[in-house]
Amino acid sequence: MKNFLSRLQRAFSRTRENLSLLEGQKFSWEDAEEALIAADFGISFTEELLNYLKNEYGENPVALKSILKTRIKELLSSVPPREIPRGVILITGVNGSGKTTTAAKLALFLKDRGKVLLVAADTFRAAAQEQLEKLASSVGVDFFSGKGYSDPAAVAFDAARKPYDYIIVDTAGRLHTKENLMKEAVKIKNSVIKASGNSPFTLLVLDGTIGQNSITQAEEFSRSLEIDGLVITKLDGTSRGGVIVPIVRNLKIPVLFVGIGEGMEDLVPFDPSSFVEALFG
Ligand SMILES: Nc1nc2c(ncn2[C@@H]2O[C@H](COP(=O)(O)OP(=O)(O)OP(=O)(O)O)[C@@H](O)[C@H]2O)c(=O)[nH]1
Ligand SMILES: [Mg+2]
Repeated sequence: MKNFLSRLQRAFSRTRENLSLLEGQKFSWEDAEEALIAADFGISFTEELLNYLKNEYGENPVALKSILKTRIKELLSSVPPREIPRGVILITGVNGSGKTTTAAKLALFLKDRGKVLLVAADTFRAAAQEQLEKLASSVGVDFFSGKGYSDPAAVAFDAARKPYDYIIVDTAGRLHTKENLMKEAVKIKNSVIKASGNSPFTLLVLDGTIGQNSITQAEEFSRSLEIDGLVITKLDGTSRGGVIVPIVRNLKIPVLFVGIGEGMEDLVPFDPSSFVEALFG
C-alpha cells in the first residue's frame, strides 16, 4: 500500500500543487472552485461539494483542505468495495480503455486464490486474441481462444462451463457504435447466465485520462448492464484524478482497482484514504 501511495503521489503531483492553495487561511471560494475543476472534479460536482461545505462549515472555514479531504473520503467510502467472487468475470469498456491489459493484470492478482482462465471473446480482431494469449503466458495462467468462433457470446458460453475458479472474459472494444458494444456485452452476459446459471461479475474499465467523458461512459454502460465494480486505468499518466469522486458519487458503484502502469503488477486495489492523501497531500 505504501508503494501504491507513493506512485499515486508522483502521478498527482500537479493536481496536489493546485490544491495546496486551499491550505492557507487566505483563499476565496472562487480559488477553491478553480482548483477543484482543474483537478477534474467536474463543474457540477464541484458546485455541489462547495455548497455542502458552505452549509456545514459557514462562509469562512478555517481548514478547508482538511474538511474537503474528510468529505471526499466519506463519499468514496459510502460505496463499499466488493470481493471478486468466484465464477465468470466480464471485462467491459470502450476501445483502448485498458480492458485486455486489465484482464491479464487481474489474472495475476487472482492467481494465488484459485485456478484462473483468461478468455479472449473478441472474435472481431485476431490481434486482440494474440495480445491476450501473450499476456496469459506472461502471467502464467491458462488461455481460452475465441479463434474459430464467430460470436463472442458463444466463446463466453463455452468458457463459462470450464472447471476454473475464475474465468476472466475479455471483450471487444472496437465495434461500430457504442450501442452495438453494449448490446454485445448484454448478449455475452446472458450467455454466461445460460451456461453457468449465474450472472457474471461485471467490471467496467474506464480510462482515467479522458476526464469528464468517463462519467458519461459509466452512465451509459450502467444503463444497459449491471456494473459490479469499476477499474480506473492510466492513473500514472496525465490523469488529474479527481473524476473518480463524481463517478462513485453519481453511480454508487465502487472503484475496485486502479491501473498505475503498463506492467502486469500495476493493478492495485483501490483504497480511498491513500487516494485522497495522494490527491491533496
Ligand atoms: N500507463 C498506463 N497504460 C495503460 C494502463 N492500462 C492500460 N494501458 C495501456 O493502454 C493501451 C490500451 O490497453 P488495452 O488493454 O489494449 O485496451 P483495450 O481496452 O483492451 O483496447 P481494445 O481491445 O482495442 O478495445 C495499452 O498500450 C496499455 O498498455 C495503465 O494503468 N497505465
Ligand atoms: Mg482489448
